[in-house]
Amino acid sequence: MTKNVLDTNAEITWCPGCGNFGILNAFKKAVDKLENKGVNRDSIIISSGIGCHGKIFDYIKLSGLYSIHGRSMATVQGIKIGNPNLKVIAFAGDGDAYGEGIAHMIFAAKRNADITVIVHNNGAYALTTGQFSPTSKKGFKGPSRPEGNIEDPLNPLSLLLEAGATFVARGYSAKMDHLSDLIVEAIMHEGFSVIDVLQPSVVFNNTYKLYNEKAEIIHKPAKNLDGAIKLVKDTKQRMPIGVFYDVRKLVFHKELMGDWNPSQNKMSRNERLKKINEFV
Ligand SMILES: Cc1ncc(C[n+]2csc(CCOP(=O)(O)OP(=O)(O)O)c2C)c(N)n1
Ligand code: SF4
Repeated sequence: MTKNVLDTNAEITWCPGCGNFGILNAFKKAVDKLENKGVNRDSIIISSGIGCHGKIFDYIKLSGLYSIHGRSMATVQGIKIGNPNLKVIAFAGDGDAYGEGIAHMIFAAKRNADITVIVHNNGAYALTTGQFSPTSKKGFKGPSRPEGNIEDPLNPLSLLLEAGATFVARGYSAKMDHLSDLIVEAIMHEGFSVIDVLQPSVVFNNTYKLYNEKAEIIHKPAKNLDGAIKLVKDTKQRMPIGVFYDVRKLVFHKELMGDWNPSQNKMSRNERLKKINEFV
């Protein structure tokens, strides 16, 4: 593989063939494309949760904060409010984003926080050896359900659409160029953007055959919310990938602070005291 400026010295410990490689490479390509669009690499900030997916943080030479399980989307919301000029991206696992961190996802979507969440959806808690996750299919066998998962899987994109997400997409780690375009679109979108990435875990949930057969690129987002919800649920015969929903709405930090940037427009001590005196 040719050396990329975003490579780090960390040893990559993912299993050979893991879908996480596709996401890593798609993301690096996306950063190149963003730079061509005038987005400075130094203004792209990343965070991740804990899990196999979380290791991606160590493999990309960008600034950020390695967060904790289920909290990367909360972490990047804080960073965005601190400096709205930054593009902030949270990497998360399906256990991370749709289990432990589901409340952060719902409320980030509800308030249209201007963040991008990339979910490595392998339908299992992989790092902890394959327990069933919120997106595991019924019957999925692992250490927490040796007889098979007895619950139906969650459709996370339908939930996030209902919650208020303004950009919703699904990608597939084995369709790397398509995924890298989705990542660019999601990051350029002003508002809450989520990409649910189908990511086979060759050890705990090897879905390559299934997704190679079923993945079908859709070329246009739905015209309205009902259409988008229909599209994300249309998974029986095929697995649509692409952008399902893309609408504009005022973002949280602008609603909260207008054009004020706390990291650049700091008040002096005297100005702060004056403001406090105005209130008391
Ligand atoms: C607060 C907290 N709860 C639980 C754990 C244990 N834990 C670490 S990784 C993990 C599962 C990760 O699964 P997922 O988010 O789907 O990521 P994957 O490993 O599949 O990429 C869990 C439960 C933890 N580290 N912190
Ligand atoms: S256990 Fe699964 S998700 Fe984790 S690195 Fe290996 S193949 Fe990838």
